[in-house]
Amino acid sequence: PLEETLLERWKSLAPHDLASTTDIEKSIVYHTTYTLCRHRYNVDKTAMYSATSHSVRDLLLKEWNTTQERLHVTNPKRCYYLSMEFLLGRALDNALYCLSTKKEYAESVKALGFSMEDLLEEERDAALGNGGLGRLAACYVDSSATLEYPVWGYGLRFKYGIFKQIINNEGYQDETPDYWLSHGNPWELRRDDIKYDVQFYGYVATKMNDAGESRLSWEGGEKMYAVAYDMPIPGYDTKNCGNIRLWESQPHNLFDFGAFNNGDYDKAVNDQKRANNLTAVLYPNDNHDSGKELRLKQEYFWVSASLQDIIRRFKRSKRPWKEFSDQVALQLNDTHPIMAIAELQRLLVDVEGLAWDSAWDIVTKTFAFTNHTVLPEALERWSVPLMEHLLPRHMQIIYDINLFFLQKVEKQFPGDRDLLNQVSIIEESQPQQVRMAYLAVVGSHKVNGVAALHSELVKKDLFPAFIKCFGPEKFINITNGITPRRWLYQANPALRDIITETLGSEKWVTHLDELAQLKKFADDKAFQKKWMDVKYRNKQRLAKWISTNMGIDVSPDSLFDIQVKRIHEYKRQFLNILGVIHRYRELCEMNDSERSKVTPRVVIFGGKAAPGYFVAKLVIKLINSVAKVVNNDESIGDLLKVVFIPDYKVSLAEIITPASDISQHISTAGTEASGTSNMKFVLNGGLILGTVDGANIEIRDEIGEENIFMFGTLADKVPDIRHNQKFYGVLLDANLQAVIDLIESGAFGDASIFNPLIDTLTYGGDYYLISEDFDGYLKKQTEVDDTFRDKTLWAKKSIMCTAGMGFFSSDRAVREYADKIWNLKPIPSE
Ligand code: Z16
Repeated sequence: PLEETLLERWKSLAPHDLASTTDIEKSIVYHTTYTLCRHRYNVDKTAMYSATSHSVRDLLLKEWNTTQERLHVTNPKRCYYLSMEFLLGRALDNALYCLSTKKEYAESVKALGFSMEDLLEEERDAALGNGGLGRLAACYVDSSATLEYPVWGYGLRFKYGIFKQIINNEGYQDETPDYWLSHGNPWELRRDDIKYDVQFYGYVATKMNDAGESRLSWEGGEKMYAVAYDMPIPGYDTKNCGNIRLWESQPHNLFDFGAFNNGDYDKAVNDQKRANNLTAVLYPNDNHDSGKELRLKQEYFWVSASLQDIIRRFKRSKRPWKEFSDQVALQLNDTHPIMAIAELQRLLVDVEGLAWDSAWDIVTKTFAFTNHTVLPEALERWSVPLMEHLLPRHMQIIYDINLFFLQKVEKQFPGDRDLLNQVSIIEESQPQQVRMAYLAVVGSHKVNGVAALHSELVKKDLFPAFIKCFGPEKFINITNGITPRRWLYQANPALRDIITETLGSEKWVTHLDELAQLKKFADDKAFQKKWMDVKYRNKQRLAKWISTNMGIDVSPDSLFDIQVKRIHEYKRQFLNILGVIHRYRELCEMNDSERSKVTPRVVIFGGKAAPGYFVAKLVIKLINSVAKVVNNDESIGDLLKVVFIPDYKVSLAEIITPASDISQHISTAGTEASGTSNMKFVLNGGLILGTVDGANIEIRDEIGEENIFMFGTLADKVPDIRHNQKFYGVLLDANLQAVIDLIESGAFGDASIFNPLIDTLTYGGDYYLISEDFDGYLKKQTEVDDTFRDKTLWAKKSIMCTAGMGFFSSDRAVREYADKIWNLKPIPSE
């Protein structure tokens, strides 16, 4: 540490704010010259984007530093959000709004000969996530920063984010790698001084510690370095700045090179290559466990580095271990980071020398677990042999955790062998499997689901036996939320402005409940007109994007019907496109007078299929085959258009979400844990066509059932229907059969390629209940058409939608986590 007088000197020399647009221009020119080493004769949009971002980053880092200083001084309890994925999207626009300096930067950029709008488009999305789970993590760090909670995200710095989707000439999805760092990344800061060893493989030995006690110790194997990268996360309307710390793998040059490689140079080089590969690519599966060794290595690498970092910080506070959980809360985002439970227990017992029980007490008080799915194929299980090989000491620890837990259960419920089997962390299969979700339940003090219905299903279907052991209080619900900053303020400036004008202030941006005041204006004709004009302009903006990028012309006067999300059987994009085919069939059979009564519709799809998910990829192909026929059928004209927007991502969502009249959230009841795009659409005045599933239910409760179109089998009826299908087979709905017949007639090209898809409706039952729900779906669609023709009624519903969305702010969700799980208080910046 420097002496007091020197500290004063440093303080007096600290960089000052960029107070005027001239200051901003100077800063941009500075970065162009010195950060990028570009001459003024040689500045293009990319360079200008980069220089501007570096200038903005300076402002963020200043807030980052004062935030860290404040936390260092107050040393409060902190929360760490362990998430494999952070689907951040673009940073520049968000940072400019958070620093309330967008106007000044836009002027400065203009004065230097560029347009801010162009520059914003230069930025590559940070797409370190698959879908809902990763985007949720991004919304939660936004809200934590805004609410001034001391929360950090911990994750991995993938060199390749989620793949880029290309729709080829045949209408199939192709994938290309997303090398998002190709032009550098101004939004991260590499910390060469923050670096940890992470170990794999090896064996367990018995060793004497300094006190002469024998301890188990994990020895040998290979080591890698984890190097930290920080991404500052600005809060809105505060000087507080959050952080996401992402780890990158690096070869460990020094580790026992000779001994472990026996002079085998090829192997030595390969080991180094492996280290470079570890954090190279994000696994592209949403709601599906890949089961790959490399994935388990990624998971352990990330939680090991994060825990070392967190423990180092805790040790600086010089507090006793028993106070660990007063200083640290760790939130496990899904099953991916659950090895952290065994790792913390190992560090406390093997390395720090705590007794097993004291260590376990700390562990269970520190961790909490969020479950995001009830789909069995998404819940991670790792085979015992793989775990013994890769993490031998952890496997022993998990066996011990299980043993002690089962002993407790046996004591509580003597002789209940069934119960013991039901709650055992080890599944007695061939080979044995570690049920990671069970380890999380045993090792956490709270388990939460992400929407009311989902949290009930977590208790009833996933962990029923655990309720018996722990009581129901351990299992709670915290309904998901989205950040109103990105999803309304930024994405929909026109709507933002009339809301602010109508409510008389911008308070709603951080107090979303304020939107309820819009209800007063729902019947106001003048307001309705303004409101729907905004919707129209947002539809024009999307229509322009579609025309420019895809060469398809769609009319903003049509009803825009949108379904954008990962392509998955349970989300039933198949149901949607079958409904489109039904609509097309009906149109084909109508005469002119009948057609004149039809509500023109544009059906928009978007979303990625996991590269190995054959049926999902076939759905994309079917959508594109149908689009080709329908869009080129001149007799149909504007009455029906079908668009599959390629490469759906956060930055595209910001254009798409404000432009819906209707969006579809039509998962089989009980399968979509929450959904979050449903919230984004409704917040932007779009109505929903949805099933009684996930957060749709609570959206209905908040906005009123007259403002949402709901249909379909209820969750509690699904199991019986599936069961009956197994016995009696599936008798397809008549309209559905006609649609299938049309596909099979070759109306959309070679029908045989679609056989595997059509088979999912009949062979072994219609698992996702598409036939069962088809009639209800079509009837609701007719109701949507009829309602849309009543412009006044529609405008009122649209206003009521936005007005009712206060509850779904991620600010509310994060506050609930802080109060009910983390026991965390905000640390005000001023
Ligand atoms: C994911 O995106 C979700 C769950 C999961 O287990 C794994 C991944 Cl990668 C999604 C849910 O499907 C969705 O319903 C939910 O809204 C979202 O997580 C956030 O909770």
